[in-house]
Amino acid sequence: MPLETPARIVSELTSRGYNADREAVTLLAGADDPDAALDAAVERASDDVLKLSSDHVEAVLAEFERADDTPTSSGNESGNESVTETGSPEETKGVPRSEENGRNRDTDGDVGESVTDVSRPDESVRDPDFDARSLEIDGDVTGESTGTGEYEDFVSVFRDRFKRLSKQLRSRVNARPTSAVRKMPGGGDTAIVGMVSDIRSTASGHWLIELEDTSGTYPCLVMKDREFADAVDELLHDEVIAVEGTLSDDNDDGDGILFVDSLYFPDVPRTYKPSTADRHVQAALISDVHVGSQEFMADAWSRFADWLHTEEAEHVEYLLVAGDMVEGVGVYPNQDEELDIVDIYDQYEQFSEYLKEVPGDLEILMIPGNHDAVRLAEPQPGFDEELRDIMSVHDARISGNPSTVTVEGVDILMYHGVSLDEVIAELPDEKASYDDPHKAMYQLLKKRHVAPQFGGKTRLAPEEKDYLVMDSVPDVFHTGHVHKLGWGKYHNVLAVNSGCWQEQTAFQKSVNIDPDAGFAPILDLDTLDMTVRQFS
Ligand code: D5M
Ligand code: FE
Ligand code: ZN
Repeated sequence: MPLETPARIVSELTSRGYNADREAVTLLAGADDPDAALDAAVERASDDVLKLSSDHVEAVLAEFERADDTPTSSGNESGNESVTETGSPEETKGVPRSEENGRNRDTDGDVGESVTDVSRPDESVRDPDFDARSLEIDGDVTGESTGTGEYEDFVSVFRDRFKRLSKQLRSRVNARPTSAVRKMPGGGDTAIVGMVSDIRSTASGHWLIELEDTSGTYPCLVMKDREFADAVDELLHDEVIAVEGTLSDDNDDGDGILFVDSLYFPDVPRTYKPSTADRHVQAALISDVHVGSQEFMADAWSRFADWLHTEEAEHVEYLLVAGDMVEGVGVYPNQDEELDIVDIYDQYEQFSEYLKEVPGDLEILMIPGNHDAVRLAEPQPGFDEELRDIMSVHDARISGNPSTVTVEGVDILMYHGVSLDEVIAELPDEKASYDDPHKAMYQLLKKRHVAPQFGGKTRLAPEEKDYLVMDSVPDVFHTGHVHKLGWGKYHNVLAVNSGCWQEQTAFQKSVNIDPDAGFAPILDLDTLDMTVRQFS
């Protein structure tokens, strides 16, 4: 196989036990005969060297050039064509996605940029400023799990959720506990903060919402003609909201009701001001690689990896992967018929090979998804030691699902996204749909919880605390899972669902999922603008 592309160079080098710095890879990729250059570079490396430097490769290539000048040199037919003279060895699209698809209507991001031809990597590759980098992880359940799966654990996780979300709401309303509300005289005004335990429509088309707090429950009526009745469509069981209203006249008889005048979600303040990085630096936000599936798009992945080696990607210094690294086994019915690799460890080995294709100087962070080999219930801890070992390439960092990663001052909430299926199933199309996955993410931001509804598809692992609450507002919210690309801003928070690297599976076809595969959203950390590049 010809070795023109940086990704192939890297994978060939690693198969021989070597790494190389980015410039060295680019030089090898640009050589007249990359195979011979690679052979020579490896042969001439001293025994104790594991990483080939650009100086070493330059020296090897200089020898080649000298040999080329002699009439006896065999050389290949393209003679001494230079990197810049030759065209792209393999067409790499790297095209920013335009606005045509209408998915990014509400983005402030950098879209519709003219088509750029990413051809062969430029010689002048970047030189990252490692000292300027910073990446800190918060909210990681890995190693902290206390849950034993007992009933008490469910009680504590819900108490914690209620305590933390009600705190966010209490500053906005003057709420009383439901037990105190029951004793109030009829006709008075009050407010309640509670977890939604039931939503019913009445015979006359109004809405009866039962709210639960630590002292009991209370029924609240939203009249269908109220301007906020629309908000009832957005309610999910188990989320925490606040209502203000007037008590029915018979309240102190014991079967009163609250007529709701206002309804509040914990929400993100409209005036939220996200933080940005102090220098021009970018992060690639991806997810759902699904290595091991017959539909994994190896070519698109390699084009992405190659692009990362180009000058155009010189500011991309972070790679964040939001779960589903591999296809896994036994995840859905008849999945084994579409597996390319049947052993889950072999799938991670192969994933690791693909990861080697991206530049070694990238800071990488990965969290698991529902196809990964960790517990399915959320919060999911990061990969165990054995899997970490397999994926240790480029010193990638690993954290639980969800996690908040602060990259050069920008808080990025990473969550795989299983609850999005539920939000999309429960809410009307205009509020959340597979075509606009970011709108489903807006709902999670509004509820300040990554998986509000318990008991459906989203499995919850009971812990002492609820890792799924958003205590602070993230600057960027990054999810995957639904295999659809979509992004936009909600109260200045950028929500990005990053698509996938797996073509439509037979199973997805049967359930009408049409994936957006082979795209890489690239985030400017200094402006929070986004560009999406297509590699499929
Ligand atoms: O999920 C990819 C998408 O496919 C996501 O939106 C869920 C959907 N999916 C996955 N399994 C099922 C089943 N069993 N029924 C319905 N929809 C499903 P991924 O996690 O990559 O498989
Ligand atoms: Fe997935
Ligand atoms: Zn998934």
